[in-house]
Amino acid sequence: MIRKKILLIGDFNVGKTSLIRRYVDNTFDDRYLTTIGVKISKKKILLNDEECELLIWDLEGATPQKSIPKTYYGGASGAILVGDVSRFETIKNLDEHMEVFKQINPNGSYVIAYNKSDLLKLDQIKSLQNIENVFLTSAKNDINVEKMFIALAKEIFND
Ligand code: G3D
Ligand code: MG
Repeated sequence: MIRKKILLIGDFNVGKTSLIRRYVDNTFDDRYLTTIGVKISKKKILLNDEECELLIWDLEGATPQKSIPKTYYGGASGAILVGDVSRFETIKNLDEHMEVFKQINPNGSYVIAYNKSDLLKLDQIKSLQNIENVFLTSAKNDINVEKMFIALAKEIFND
């Protein structure tokens, strides 16, 4: 079976872990890489009738940006860059997160999650809706979460 590593990247508290929980249905892997504070969840998906497995990497807790080890980023096929629509600076910081990811994985695919979209008003949603590669997600209300993971997986596996 083909396995691909994907990363959740973004500031603290934007909802990275919640998005994974929502998508993976509580089938968390027990495996912790405790020395670097990483948790890996597995999710099997069917793409073009083929079974593939996503290995979804998440940093535990509030790991400060500067101390994220290269081993976290290394060998990733894709990333979900997560910002919180209720805190604009977390959206602004996505460029920086993307640069680090692209430096280490120049051919990596990525999608962007503007998470906590349940906190937006309808007119705000409309103004953000059609930005390329951006998914307005809510881990809380289960909006666009699976759709986003699948979109990333398709990009990765169609490469
Ligand atoms: P992180 O892994 O990026 O650090 P978490 O973020 O997944 O731990 O989530 C941080 C906080 O945001 C949590 O609140 C969580 O419940 C909340 N959250 C995550 N996703 C959403 C969402 O889509 N909508 C809303 N409204 N809240 C969300 P607490 O209070 O538990 O710390
Ligand atoms: Mg987390």
